[in-house]
Amino acid sequence: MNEEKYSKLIGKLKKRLDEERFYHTLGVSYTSAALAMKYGFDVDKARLAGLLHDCAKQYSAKELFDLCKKNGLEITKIESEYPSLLHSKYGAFMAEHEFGTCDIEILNAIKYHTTGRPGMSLLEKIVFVADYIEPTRTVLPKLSEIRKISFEDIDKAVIMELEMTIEHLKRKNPDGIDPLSIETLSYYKEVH
Ligand code: DGI
Ligand code: FE
Ligand code: FE
Repeated sequence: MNEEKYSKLIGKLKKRLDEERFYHTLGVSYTSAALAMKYGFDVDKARLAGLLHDCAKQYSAKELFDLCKKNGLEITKIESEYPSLLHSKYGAFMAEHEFGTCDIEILNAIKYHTTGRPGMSLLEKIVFVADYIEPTRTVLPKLSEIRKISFEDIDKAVIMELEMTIEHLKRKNPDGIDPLSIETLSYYKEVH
């Protein structure tokens, strides 16, 4: 991807996303690039995946539900109860059909960026972690610790991020936890 294509995509996203989400998106793009440097992954691919990860975030829960239905995307039980979860799945669909990305690794990194999944690829882990640690995030639990660990042991960062997110959801709404997040946490605790 040359700089012209990267700027074009940035321009497109700036029009769709609110200001806070737009700056978060840039943060995830740069942070994904930095993690790719650290772990020896394709930097350009990482910055593209990071840039597009929340491209469907402007839609409401209802819109996401309807758009997924209309386009034949499978909706799990928890996603039908909490359709905002669908911004990842529909984001992957949009990345392919509206932003012209056909790289399956990038599409999966977008698709699983909220819950993670067992056996994530390096790019999936990069985007998952970058989403939590990017510079415009300020108030997440254990943020500075997870930022440091992300550049030392990415699997450990995945575990900590999931623990923080699941703990938060347990307090707020235990029935709303996506079983895939729980499965991902058990998987990484086992392999780590
Ligand atoms: O889209 P972002 O805000 O950058 O981050 P994200 O894709 O991780 O989404 C975070 C939101 O999703 C946050 O409001 C919490 C929610 N979330 C994350 N995991 C789960 C979840 N919501 C439900 N219901 N269940 C989950 O397991
Ligand atoms: Fe997201
Ligand atoms: Fe995000």
